[in-house]
Amino acid sequence: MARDRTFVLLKPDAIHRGLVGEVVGRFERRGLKLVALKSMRVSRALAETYYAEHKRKPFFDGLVKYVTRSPVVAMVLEGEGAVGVVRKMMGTTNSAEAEPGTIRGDFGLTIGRNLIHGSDSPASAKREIDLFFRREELLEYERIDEGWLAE
Ligand code: 3AN
Repeated sequence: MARDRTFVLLKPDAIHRGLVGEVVGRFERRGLKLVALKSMRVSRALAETYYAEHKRKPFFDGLVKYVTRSPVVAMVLEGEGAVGVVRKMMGTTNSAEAEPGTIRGDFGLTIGRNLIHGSDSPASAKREIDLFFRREELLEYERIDEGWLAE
């Protein structure tokens, strides 16, 4: 099995709207392995590092307030092409334009409350996993269906 990994953050609106099980269930049913999962609060310092590339954007302050105001759920998913598969399942950044069948397209309405983040490349996945998780929080185990998910 490929060991491609991606980082996913369910933002406060997903938690408050009771969508955690629905979204995690989609990833599980797709065949992605949950390597790590935790609920937590994002500190202002962590949010600023995590969103550093958006520092100069007009929506930066709002974005930091949004992810720090209430608990989030962070996870690491593993499977062949995990980064791209999760991005497709999330739908485009602006929920209003996201395709039905995607997470944002089924549950979101706006760009400012778009429920979920997923890494946009293997390099960002590594950076984000290292930011949110300690090495010992990433668990090694075999899913019972692994032999049936890939040739
Ligand atoms: P994605 O999460 O789809 O990779 P990015 O990396 O372009 O999107 O943006 C990171 C986050 O910044 C988005 N998830 C969204 O919450 C927020 N964001 C991006 N563009 C806007 C915008 N124009 N207005 C408000 N928030 C935005």
